[in-house]
Amino acid sequence: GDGIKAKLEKAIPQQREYFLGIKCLHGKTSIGNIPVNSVMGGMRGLPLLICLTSSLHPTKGIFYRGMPIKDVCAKLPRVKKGSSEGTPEGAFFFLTTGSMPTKEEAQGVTNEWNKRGKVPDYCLKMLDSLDKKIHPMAQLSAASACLNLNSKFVEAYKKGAKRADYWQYVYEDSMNLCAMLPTVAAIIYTNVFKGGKGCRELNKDQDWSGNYSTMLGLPDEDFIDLMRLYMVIHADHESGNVSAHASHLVGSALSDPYLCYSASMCGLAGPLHGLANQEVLVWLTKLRKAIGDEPSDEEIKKFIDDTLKGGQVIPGFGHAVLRDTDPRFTLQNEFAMKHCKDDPGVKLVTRLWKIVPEVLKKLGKVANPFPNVDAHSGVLLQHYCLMEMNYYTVLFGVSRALGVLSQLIWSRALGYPLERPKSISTSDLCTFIQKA
Ligand code: AMX
Repeated sequence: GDGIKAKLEKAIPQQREYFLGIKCLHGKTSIGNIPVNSVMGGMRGLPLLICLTSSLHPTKGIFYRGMPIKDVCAKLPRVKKGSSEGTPEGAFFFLTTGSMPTKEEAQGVTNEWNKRGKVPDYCLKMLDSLDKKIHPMAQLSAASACLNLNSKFVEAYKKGAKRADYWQYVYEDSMNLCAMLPTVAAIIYTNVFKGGKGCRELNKDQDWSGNYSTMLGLPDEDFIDLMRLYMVIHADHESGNVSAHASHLVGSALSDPYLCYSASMCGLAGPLHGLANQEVLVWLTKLRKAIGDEPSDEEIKKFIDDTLKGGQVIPGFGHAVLRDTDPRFTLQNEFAMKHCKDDPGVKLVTRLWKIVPEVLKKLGKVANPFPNVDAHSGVLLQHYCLMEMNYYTVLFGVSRALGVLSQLIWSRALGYPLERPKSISTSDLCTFIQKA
């Protein structure tokens, strides 16, 4: 784990110098004019944030540290004997430091997280006292916020830590939070769906995904591999998406990482963000109920048409930035073809990949008719008997910790200031328009 810290200690001074240089030399250079559409349209398209960890390309999909996600998956070290996927621990190392970890370095993060992963009693009590009707995402957000009782950043800030050192405490908190998340998330699952029964102890011989899966009551080796893949590909998606941006904004007020992650999860819980995978499964279930597991192409096309005629979108297709099949969809499909190609849900999703775009293209207005990441995850989870759709966004959230926390370490390392966009009144807006 402290492999990460050693690398950061070297990289941060260089990056600081680089950023300072840009500010001094080019601070007054403009990168674009601001269209009214962007101001009134959710700030879409405005290059207002800097993200070191990942970037999104319209046709090539997500890049971690400049490397396409497919290559990241191929290159991450396989730590556990017999596993076919790289570990999310390795992905966290890569996102945070920018160097692909060796097997030993990735294992180092696993060991560190196993050492730091004990959830304090007060948090366990809090989780056990929550009403089972409270949404799992609300529980995750609450648990994370309460964990800030143990924040190293808060402690150091109170003692008057130097600004230049903030990142070190954010790093400690981030490592501790990542370490505790599988236990917290599994307890939410077993409390809500399994009457509170289940293992709550980390096994030092397991990796992060192995421990999480085992605590969910799903210790199947293939499922653990699926979790490794899932946790790697959902981790980061630039810094403007709602979960990453929420964390960034809250962090800019120097709130500690536990509070930042808590805010991030409130955003991920929304139906336009992390909840979409659940909606895909609802739609697929309706489709299978209406026309069966092995419908003809014509029957599928008619079902899609009926959905559209009903004024609904086809969930799992389209994207605000991507303009081709999401590589994260493809990676999941490759996994499915290797492990469960005869699963009826998998077969259906694979066929829809070809059929839905044909129909959506004909509408003539859909910017991207191809499947996104959410079109696939649900059927894979169901194949391995993780049936509770209400819980799916928590899996996404556990993975997203890796991205938002690696971003947060860098935000404090580079001393990003308080985020405070200027808002204008409607009359100011009119004045701008008249002057233009
Ligand atoms: N089915 C039917 N119509 C669609 C569509 C789909 N999957 N995707 C886009 N369209 C329609 C839009 O509704 C819009 O129609 P309108 O002009 O009549 O309102 C038109 O095509 C143009 O939209 P767009 O520019 O292609 O998309 P966008 O950037 O405005 O929205 C998104 C992107 C993802 C919200 C949209 O494609 C969608 O609703 N998809 C289905 C839901 C989904 O899969 N969401 C998950 C996204 C991934 C994620 O963030 N987790």
